[in-house]
Amino acid sequence: MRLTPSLMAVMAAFSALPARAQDIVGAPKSGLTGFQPAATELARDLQWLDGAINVIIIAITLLVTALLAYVTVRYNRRANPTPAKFTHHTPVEIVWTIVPILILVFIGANSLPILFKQQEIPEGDINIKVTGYQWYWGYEYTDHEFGFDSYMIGAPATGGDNRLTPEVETQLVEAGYSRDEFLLATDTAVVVPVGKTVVMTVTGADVIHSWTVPAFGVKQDAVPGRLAQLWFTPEKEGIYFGQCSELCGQAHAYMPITVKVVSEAEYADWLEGAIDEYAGDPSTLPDAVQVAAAE
Ligand SMILES: [Cu+2]
Repeated sequence: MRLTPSLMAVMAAFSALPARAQDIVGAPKSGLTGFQPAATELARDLQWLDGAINVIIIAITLLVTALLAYVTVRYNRRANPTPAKFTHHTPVEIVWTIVPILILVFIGANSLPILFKQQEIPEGDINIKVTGYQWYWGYEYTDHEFGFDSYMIGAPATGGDNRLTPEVETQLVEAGYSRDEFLLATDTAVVVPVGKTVVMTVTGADVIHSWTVPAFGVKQDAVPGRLAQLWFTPEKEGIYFGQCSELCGQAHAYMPITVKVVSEAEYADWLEGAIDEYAGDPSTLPDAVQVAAAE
């Protein structure tokens, strides 16, 4: 084990607070298909759109299959020895032009507002800058001038070698997880309050990564030299997992994302501890004074 004392202190500080009490809400479940439960309006919209378009796709596929089957049976050489010689049928041509246009207008009218809602970034209650590194994520709480890195439990930085060993399982349990959360759980987590709008500014430090949390319906490439943004307003407390979603190198699979959505009071507590931990004396930071005063 190569855990440095400071790393252990960080892990202790973060695992002690909300981990044990919280449910794991946003995680893949084995044997299931489909989406994780939507925890934001954005995710609900996306899942609705996916369902609606699937209905259209299934209907078109069934219709085309049925038509092909019908002509195969009805108009084969045996059933229909003398084929008709006409080449145009105006009403049919009008229908097969108009109906697809209507379908596309319906899809556009429903998908563009959903796309714009994701891409028009609102004013954030919480602003976080996230940087993708080979192979971990760094977070800066820019309202409060502190930041920390977030490594997968079991990654080399936490003393592992990206494999599920008994030691790694112990680390997972100590942090409030189980072996099921291996490859998803991180040593430190993004902590945000429930019901508040979080704006994340996303960039990459070395190659392109992608910050993704399926239950929030967010996925944003982290491109070196560029700043992109995403936003979400989590509606339910709990632990949510995501993974880097842009192939970024050898340890791409070992840089997951853990977000803990907590109550406002828990967030204020956490913020005070985090400022203390990562940015020195909280009383020297004006934002921290406001948080303390607001309690
Ligand atoms: Cu990556």
